[in-house]
Amino acid sequence: MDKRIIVALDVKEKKKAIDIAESLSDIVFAFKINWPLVLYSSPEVIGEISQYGKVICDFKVADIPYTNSLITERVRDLGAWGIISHSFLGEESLKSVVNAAKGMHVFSVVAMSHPGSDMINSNAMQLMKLSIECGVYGFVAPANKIDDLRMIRSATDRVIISPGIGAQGGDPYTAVLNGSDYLIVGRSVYESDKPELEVSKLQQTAERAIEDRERLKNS
Ligand code: FNU
Repeated sequence: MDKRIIVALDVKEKKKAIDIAESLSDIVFAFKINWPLVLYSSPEVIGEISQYGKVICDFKVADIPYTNSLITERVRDLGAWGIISHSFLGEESLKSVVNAAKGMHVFSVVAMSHPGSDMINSNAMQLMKLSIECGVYGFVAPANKIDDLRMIRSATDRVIISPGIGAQGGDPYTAVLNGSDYLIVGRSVYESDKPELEVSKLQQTAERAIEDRERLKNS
């Protein structure tokens, strides 16, 4: 069975991030790096974590096309496998990310998991249409807002990666059953005494949900 868990390394100490990455390298789909780790260490952490698996840079790129291109090129050169971009800036901005990615996988944010995300989530369908036209590889959609997730799943066959599990209240089984392909999990893994056990449990839950999802589809 494919690996289904993406671990968010939102820790301040680079050593802690590297230790976690090393211990989980065989059991996760990817690692997600966000601004905190880069700002507390250095951009080179992207390449260092890449030695232990795929790295998705969650930089939620949201600027004019030229600036977006510069950010994306640098992230690619540092060794990332994927990058997360906002889509609400419009076609030119998102296309500049896709064009500069040159093979790196671009995920578009079309709905978010936090309280107050209704402003973006209520525009998810429009953002998806635009993102598909721009040629994104996949989407970020919330694991803890199941109605939004279901709607997004019903509009695409592309990959959906979902934050919002555990610390933000989302249930891993429900999220995968309703269309998420990979679960993004931060605090419940890196704050755990046993990160490997935590990831293994989440992986088993995701596998069970995928099986049930396939069964429902075929019934
Ligand atoms: P954890 N994240 C999120 N919600 O939480 N990229 C979104 O809608 C989104 C994200 C990120 O809560 C968040 O920044 F688009 O500790 C963090 O890095 O499990 C991670 O997903 C969730 O972390």
